[in-house]
Amino acid sequence: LLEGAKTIAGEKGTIKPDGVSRQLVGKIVSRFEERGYKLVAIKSLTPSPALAKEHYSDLASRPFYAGLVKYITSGTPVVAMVWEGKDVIRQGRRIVGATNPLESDPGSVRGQYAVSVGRNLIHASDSFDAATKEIGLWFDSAELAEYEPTAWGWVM
Ligand code: RTP
Repeated sequence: LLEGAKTIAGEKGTIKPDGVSRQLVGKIVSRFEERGYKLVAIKSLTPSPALAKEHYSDLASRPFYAGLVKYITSGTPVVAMVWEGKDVIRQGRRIVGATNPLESDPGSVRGQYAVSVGRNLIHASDSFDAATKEIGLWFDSAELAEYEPTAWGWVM
């Protein structure tokens, strides 16, 4: 999946508990599908505290870290996904929008549906290295599908 040009990398996205609770999973998944990206893996789970802490380990010193870990492990599931295609990491961040919904483009997921930074619906890995780390953290390699989408030409 992650071999080859970095522009054809995998993107790890996670719909957070607020996205599941607000029944926005389909709408969020559609943003990526309709853009042309390939769904490589998807699963619903409640992450363990260990997984959540490792996922957000770079934020460990921030004041909101404990609350963030508590929230995403609260019991309402998250939906973890891997998407693949040209520029998927940078485009994924644009689809998701700026972290603070006050600054999110109105056409983005956060800009359309979120108002609070602590309930901003979705996480998207922000670099090739982060995506590689996160895909390894959240998925076994056997969970990553290999197939050719019917309409795949324009995202290669
Ligand atoms: P994410 O990792 O969720 O995609 O978000 P991000 O890169 O856009 O933002 P980051 O700085 O990595 O922060 C991770 C998540 O922490 C929550 N947060 N809360 N001031 C606050 O209360 C605050 N700041 C950040 C957000 O949910 C953010 O997405």
